[in-house]
Amino acid sequence: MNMKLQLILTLTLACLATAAQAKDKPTVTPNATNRYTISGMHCDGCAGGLKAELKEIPGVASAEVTFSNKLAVVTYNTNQVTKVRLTRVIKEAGFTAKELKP
Ligand SMILES: [Cu+2]
Repeated sequence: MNMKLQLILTLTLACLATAAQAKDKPTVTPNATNRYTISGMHCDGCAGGLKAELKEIPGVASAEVTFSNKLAVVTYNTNQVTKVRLTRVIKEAGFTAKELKP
């Protein structure tokens, strides 16, 4: 086997391993959705950062944060994560959350 081919194979395997690891994050079946008005965001970067923080929480299935309308929508499983935890993470990220009642 030539070196070039070997290198390509190694890189491919590394990519596959990374993809497999990402999939190892247990899938969450959401049974609740919370909507928040978020204060303190100044740009799309703030929204993206907060979204990433929320998605890190075990038990959160999805998180969408939009800067333009100051809205955060989080779906999660109530057996794995509490409302208090969600608002605490938002607060620790530097923002204020006000829950929107449906
Ligand atoms: Cu910002």
